[in-house]
Formats: sequence, C-alpha cells, structure tokens
Amino acid sequence: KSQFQWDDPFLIEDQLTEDERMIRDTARAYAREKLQPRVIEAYREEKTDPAIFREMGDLGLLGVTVPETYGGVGASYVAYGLIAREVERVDSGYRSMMSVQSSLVIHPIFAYGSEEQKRKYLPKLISGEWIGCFGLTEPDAGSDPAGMKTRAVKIEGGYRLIGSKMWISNAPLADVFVVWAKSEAHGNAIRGFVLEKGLAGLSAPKIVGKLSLRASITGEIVLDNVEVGEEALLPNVEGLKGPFGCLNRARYGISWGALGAAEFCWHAARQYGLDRKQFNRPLAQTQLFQKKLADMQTEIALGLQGSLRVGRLMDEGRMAPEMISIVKRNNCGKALDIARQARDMHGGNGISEEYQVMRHMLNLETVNTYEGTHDVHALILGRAQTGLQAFF
Ligand code: TGC
Ligand code: FAD
Repeated sequence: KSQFQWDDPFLIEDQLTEDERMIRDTARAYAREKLQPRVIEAYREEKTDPAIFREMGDLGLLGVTVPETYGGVGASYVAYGLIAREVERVDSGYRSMMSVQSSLVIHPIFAYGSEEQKRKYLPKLISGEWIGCFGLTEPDAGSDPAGMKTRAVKIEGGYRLIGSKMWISNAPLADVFVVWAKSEAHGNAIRGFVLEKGLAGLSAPKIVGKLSLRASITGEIVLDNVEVGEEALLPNVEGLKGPFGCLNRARYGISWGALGAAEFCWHAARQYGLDRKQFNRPLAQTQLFQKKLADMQTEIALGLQGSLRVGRLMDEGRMAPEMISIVKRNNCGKALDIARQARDMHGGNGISEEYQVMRHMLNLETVNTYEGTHDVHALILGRAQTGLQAFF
C-alpha cells in the first residue's frame, strides 16, 4: 500500500515539471521570508509597500508566461498558478498585486499591443520598475461591464477620455493604467487604452476604510478629459473579449491563489487542534474537529487538481472560459467556507491578528466577489449548459 500524504493527498507535487517546482520554490521562499514578516502590520495599518513589485520582478515572478524577448521567462500557466498559490498563502492582497500586474496589465499589452507598446512597457512592468493597474469596473457597472459609461472621444491625433473607474487594485501607486472605454470612433465598441501617470486630468484617489484586502491598495481612476495620442490605443482587440481575455487568466490564477489561503487556514486549524486541549484531550481528537479537517482536506485536494487540469489545458491551448468559471467559483467559495471554519476552530484566538485566519477570511470575501462574483460565474455556467442567459 502506498503512503498517504495528508497535506498532498493526490500527489500534486508529482504532476509538476522540474521548472514548475523551481518557480514554485522561489515563490514559496520569497513569500515566507519577505511577505510573511510584513503582512500583519501592513494589514492593520492598511499600508501597501510598493517595493514588493520590484522584489517580485527581481525574482522573475511577474509576467512569467511572457516570452524572454520581452523580459519574461516563458513559463507555463501552471507555474503562474503555483506562484499565486504561494503568495496568497500569505495574503490575498499580495496575490492581487501580482495578478493584476501579470494578467491584467502585462497580458493585454502583450496580447493586444503594438510592437512599440510591447517594447516600451513590458520589460519595465515585468521587472516591477513600473506598477500597473486595470480599469474596467465603474461605480455603475460592475458585474455588467457592458454598461460602462467611460468614453473615448476622437480628437486630432488621438482621443479624449472621460469617465471614472471604481475599485481598481494598485491604481493609487500605478505608473501605467490599462483603461477600457467605449470609443465613439469605433462604433462605440469597447477599446483598451494604455495611459501613463502624470497625464493632465488623470488621478487615482485611494479608497480608504476597506475591511478586506487591506494590504493591497485600491483606488478610483478619474478621467477628466484626459488627452492621449493614437499610440495609447491597444490596436489589436475590440469589444468585451479584450478585457475578458485578461480576466480569464487572472481568474484562473485566483483559483490557485484562493486555495493557497485555504491551505494556510486548514494547516493552522489542524495545528491548533493538536496543540490545544479541552476536556483533557486535544481538540483534534474530537469527531467534529476531525470532520471539519477532512472536509477542508477534501475540498482543497479536489480544487487543486481541478486548477492543475485547467492550467494544463491552457498551456495546450484548449481552455474554454467556462472551465475557468468552474474553478474560480468553486475554489473561492470553498476557500471562504474553509477560512470561516478555521476561524471558528481557533475559538477566541481566531479573531486575533496573530493567528491570521480571520485576515484570510476577510480577504476571501473580496476574492469571492471580484473577477466575477460567485453568482455571476454560476450564471455563466448556467448559460453554457442551457443555452439560456439569465443575467437579465
Ligand atoms: P457576453 O455577451 O457574454 O460577451 C461579450 C463578448 O465577450 C466575449 N466573451 C469572452 N471572451 C473571452 N473570454 C471570456 N471569458 C469571455 N466572455 C465573453 C463574447 O464572446 C462576446 O464576444 P463578441 O465578439 O461576440 O462580442 O457579455 P455579457 O455582457 O453578456 O457578459 C456577461 C458576463 C456576466 C458574463 C460578464 O459581463 C462578466 O463576466 N461579468 C463579471 C465582470 C468581472 O469579472 N469584472 C472583473 C473586473 S476586474 C477585477 O475584478 C480585478 S480584481 C483583480 C485583483 O485585484 O486580483
Ligand atoms: P454588483 O455587480 O452590483 O453585484 C452586487 C450583487 O448582485 C452581487 O452579489 C452579484 O453577484 C449580484 N448580481 C449582479 N448581477 C446579477 C444578476 N444578473 N443576477 C443575480 N445576481 C446578480 N475591478 C477592476 O476593474 N479592476 C480592479 O483592479 C479591481 N479590483 C478590485 C479590488 C477590490 C478590493 C474589490 C472589492 C473589487 C475590485 N474590482 C476591480 C471590482 C470587482 O470586479 C467588482 O466589485 C465585481 O465585479 C462586482 O461588481 P459590483 O461590485 O459592482 O457588484
């Protein structure tokens, strides 16, 4: 009989390549040594350290899937998922910073940009010298981005952008803004624009008072008649499939990341149950406690296997977005349940910052909401199997 490995029941480790393990180990060491020591204070004080981008860039953890020509390492999507898992084991906010930079800023410039845009922006974004953000959501258009009001008006030699974006990760620190707007010159189709910090009329005020994802800065983007040249337009995509092509990648990464946070909570609950005695025996020696641990182990093992499969299909060019809806939705929902259980299993200590499970729980509320809410992904999957759209 083979040995059962409680913390890797389906032997995910065996299913990775040597390169993937190497990248994962780099991310794991970085997360443990550099992110973990700063996260408790960063969360309490609602502070985001911009140096994190440079640190990640130096280790090759940003834009990993981009080929070497533009500064990446041409790694697999599985490797990208593994980075998300390790970073989010520490904090969802840090994974958010990484995934926005990699999937929502580097990817659209790589996939839809001109050669000049790629040469100008990619190396500096991949090294972390420049910080990027992605503006799709608006105050009145969240789950329904087609309802956006931001517009691009044609002017001589370029465009004037008018509108505002809401809940934008990294925005107050950003040097580069990928912004989506309806362009009058393109029949009102949604088009992407790459803007740079310092443009007249462009500002990104910080949103304060978040009770979730406090280590990752979030802002608005205000576009008050921002004038840009023709070279700011992403030339190679038109319509919602532009931003969705980026979201596919970020959502996939989140499916791994959320399970990293869940693994932290599961391991913490297990250890707490082994260490703490009530009624003269370890909490871990009670049936209820063990059932909760078994549920956590099961959901995490199944979830990781699902994300790995979707990653392999992405690498083979056989990904359908609905596959990503399954793993984003399920893994975020399960991770949130696991974090809530782990919080409870720590008793009173569970609400203390020192034990960290409550921070993960609060973060996962956001992770379950952004990049398509749990229910929006259900509707995507419902539509795909009935042929009937139930959004409106
Ligand atoms: P629909 O009619 O379904 O599609 C419009 C066009 O888009 C194409 N498309 C996709 N293309 C690629 N990948 C996908 N996943 C795609 N989904 C749709 C589609 O083929 C069509 O193309 P075409 O050429 O025929 O025009 O659009 P809809 O308006 O009915 O959409 C409905 C819905 C609900 C599926 C969609 O709007 C949705 O997913 N809403 C959720 C919005 C969302 O996820 N926002 C995320 C904002 S960014 C963010 O949260 C970052 S947080 C990051 C962090 O900090 O980590
Ligand atoms: P709404 O769309 O108003 O949804 C409210 C509720 O209604 C949800 O429960 C939803 O599931 C439900 N609902 C909506 N439509 C339907 C329907 N048809 N049927 C049934 N139920 C429905 N966006 C960006 O563009 N870039 C970013 O970097 C970014 N970062 C973020 C960071 C944070 C911390 C947060 C909180 C959000 C971020 N977002 C970002 C925005 C995020 O993507 C949106 O919050 C999300 O898409 C949901 O939109 P909404 O908040 O407008 O909620």
